[in-house]
Amino acid sequence: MIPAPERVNPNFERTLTRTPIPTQSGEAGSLRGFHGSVSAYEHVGKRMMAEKSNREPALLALRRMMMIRAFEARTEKLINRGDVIGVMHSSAGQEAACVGACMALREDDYITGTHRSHGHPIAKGSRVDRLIAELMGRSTGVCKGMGGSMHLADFSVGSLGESAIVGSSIGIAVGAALANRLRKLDRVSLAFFGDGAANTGICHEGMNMAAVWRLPVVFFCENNRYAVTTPFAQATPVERIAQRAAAYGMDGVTVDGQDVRAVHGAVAVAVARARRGDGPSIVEAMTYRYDDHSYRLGSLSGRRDPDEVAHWRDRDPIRIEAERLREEGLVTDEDLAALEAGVESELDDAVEFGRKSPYPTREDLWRNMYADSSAWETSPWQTH
Ligand SMILES: Cc1ncc(C[n+]2csc(CCOP(=O)(O)OP(=O)(O)O)c2C)c(N)n1
Ligand SMILES: [Mg+2]
Repeated sequence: MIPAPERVNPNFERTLTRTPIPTQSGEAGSLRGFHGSVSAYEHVGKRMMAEKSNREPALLALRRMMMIRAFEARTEKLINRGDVIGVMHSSAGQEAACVGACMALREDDYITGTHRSHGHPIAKGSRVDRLIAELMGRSTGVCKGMGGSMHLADFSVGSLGESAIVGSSIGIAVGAALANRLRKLDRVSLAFFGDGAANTGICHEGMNMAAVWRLPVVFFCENNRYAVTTPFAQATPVERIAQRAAAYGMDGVTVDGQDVRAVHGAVAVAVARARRGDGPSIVEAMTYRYDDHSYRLGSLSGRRDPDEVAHWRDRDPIRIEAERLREEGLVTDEDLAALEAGVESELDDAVEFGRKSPYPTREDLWRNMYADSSAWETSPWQTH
């Protein structure tokens, strides 16, 4: 039987759907078909990340969450100074979801992201200087300066890319899983997507195909309760995205997305299942973004209930994990201050690296493209 560990957040438990989806295998102790059981997954995450012998992964998880928060704060400054052109979508508040998920993956496993995706490659181990350089449009960036904030891809860590087309990268994750199957590799693909993306056609197609072929995919929904300004309940008739797993004949679970260990545990179970050939699953992390839909574009301020925002800020994922590590005697205040200072100094170096790096050349525009470069000479878009 699955042991019942103590609840990390009793309030969150109350918000979960209690109806279990009928199990498919019926095995005692199996997690198949379970829905809404936060605790079982928390248990796995706790065991894997909090034992004293596992101090290093727990600290790494905390540092990566801190890095994501600081990375986006720094990017806002770079936008304000004109060093980064365009908009950016902050994931502040959601760090535990992406770090918990990525840390349950192997280095050679694949992830695909969304438009809100600085955190995903950082969580997977991407070099921060190459990500900052990318945002600054420099040729040393992960996409040689031609992707930018919404199109980061870093194959060196298995990050296959992000897209501004909501839902589209779900299809890429399923395709990558199929490629893994055909190449007889035991890699797993994890698709990050939002609650809004869950209602796109490609999400249905991807889940259905992955389930029919039992592909090694984890569909990881970061349910931050809004799609731009649309509240989740106004666009989605079911209470939880994970409930839909039953319709695809796969497993689904909803976890507390503010708890990096709960997320890690749930994804570790789903990854193990995918890797041993038992097919895809949905893991849904209930989370929240603190900021507007995007920096300098859309605003949600004034539309969200201030109490709701305050409630979620009170459940800050970085603080939750830092306090827990302190209580467990795994870190001191000095350790935490050193982690923060280390993150800031890495970002200083990254910005310096970006500033010193060259911009792509005009010829670079034609590299890695299936296009006839002579077309440029007659293009009406050519201005100089
Ligand atoms: C196919 C498509 N439809 C609509 C949009 C406009 N759009 C950009 S972000 C977004 C909301 C996505 O919400 P969600 O998937 O929950 O992600 P979140 O922004 O909450 O991280 C929408 C509708 C788009 N970019 N692509
Ligand atoms: Mg959303």
